[in-house]
Amino acid sequence: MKTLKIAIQKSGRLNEKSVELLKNCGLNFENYKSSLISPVSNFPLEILFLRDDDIPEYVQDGIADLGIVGENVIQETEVEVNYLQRLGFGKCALKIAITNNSDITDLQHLNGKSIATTYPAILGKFLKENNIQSDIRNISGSVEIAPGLGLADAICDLVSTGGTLKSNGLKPFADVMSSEAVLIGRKGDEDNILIQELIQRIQSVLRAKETKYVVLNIHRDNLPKIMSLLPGVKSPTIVPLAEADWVAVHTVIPERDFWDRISSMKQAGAEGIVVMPIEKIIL
Ligand code: PRT
Ligand code: ZN
Repeated sequence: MKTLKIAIQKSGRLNEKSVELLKNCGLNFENYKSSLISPVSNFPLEILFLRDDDIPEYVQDGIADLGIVGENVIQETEVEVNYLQRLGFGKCALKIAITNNSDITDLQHLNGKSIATTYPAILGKFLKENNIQSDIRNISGSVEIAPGLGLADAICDLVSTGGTLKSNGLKPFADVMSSEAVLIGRKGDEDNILIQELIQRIQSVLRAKETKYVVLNIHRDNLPKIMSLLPGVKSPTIVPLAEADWVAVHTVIPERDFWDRISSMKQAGAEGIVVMPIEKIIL
C-alpha cells in the first residue's frame, strides 16, 4: 500500500503537540529540527515538517495526504479539504480588537474604519456577512502595534491569553472565529484504510486524554450509590477484596467533571481512591 504523508508544523506553536500526538499514536520517528521529512519506522507514513501556511494547500494538492494545522489557516487559505478530526490543542480565537480609548461601541461603527490584519480573507467574509465596509489593511506581522502607529483604527488577530492585546493598550471587541488544531485530509481519500487506521489511533489517544482511570474501595452496602455516580466505558469492574463485604471498583471518568465526581464518591463512602492517567481507549 502507498506510503502516506502527513504534514505538520516544522516549528512554532503547533509543532510540539503535533509530534506528541503522533508519538502517542505509537508512531516511531526521529524529530530532527534540520530535516524536512522523517520516515515512520513502524507504519507506512512519512512526516513532512512545513510552515503552517503551506499545509492546507499541500493537502489539497495531494503533496501530503494529511495535515495538522490551525483552522484559522485553513479558512484563510480557502482550500477544499476534509476536516477529519478536531485535536483539542492550539486553541485560540480570531478577534477584532480596538484601543482602550476607542469610541467604537457597535459593530456598525467599524464602517469606514481601517482594520489591520494578517487574516484578510476571513475578516473580509465576516465584515461582508455583517454588512460592514471597512478598509482592510493586510500586513504581514506585529498587527498589535498598528493602532499605536496610526496605521489602523482596529486590528483583527489571534488571541489566546489576551496578554498581547493588553500590553498594547487594546481590548477585544468582536469574535470573528474560534480555532484549534485539526487533522485535515484530501478530498477523495475518504476510503483509504491507512488513513482510517490513523484516525482511529488519534481518536483513541484523544479519548484517553479526556478521561481518568479510577480505582476505589467501597462497602457492598454503598455499591448502589457509587454505581449511580459512575459512567464507565460500559459498566465498572467490581472485584471482591480480602476484607469481607468490601469491593474494589475500577472505572473511567471524564476529566472535565473529575473533582465533582470524586467528592460525590467520597460522600457515598468511597475510600482509598486511586486515579491514573490512561494512555489509549480503543472502542
Ligand atoms: O512559522 P510558521 O508560519 O509555521 O508559524 P506561524 O508563526 O505562522 O504560527 P505560530 O506558530 O505562531 O502559530 C501556529 C498556530 O497556532 C496558529 O495558526 C493558531 O492556529 C495557533 N495559535 C494558538 C496561535 C495562538 N494561539 C496565538 N496566541 N497563533 C498565534 N498566536 C499569537 C497571536 O497572533 C498574537 O500575536 O499570539 C499572540 C497573542 O497571544 P496572547 O496569548 O497574548 O493572547
Ligand atoms: Zn505561519
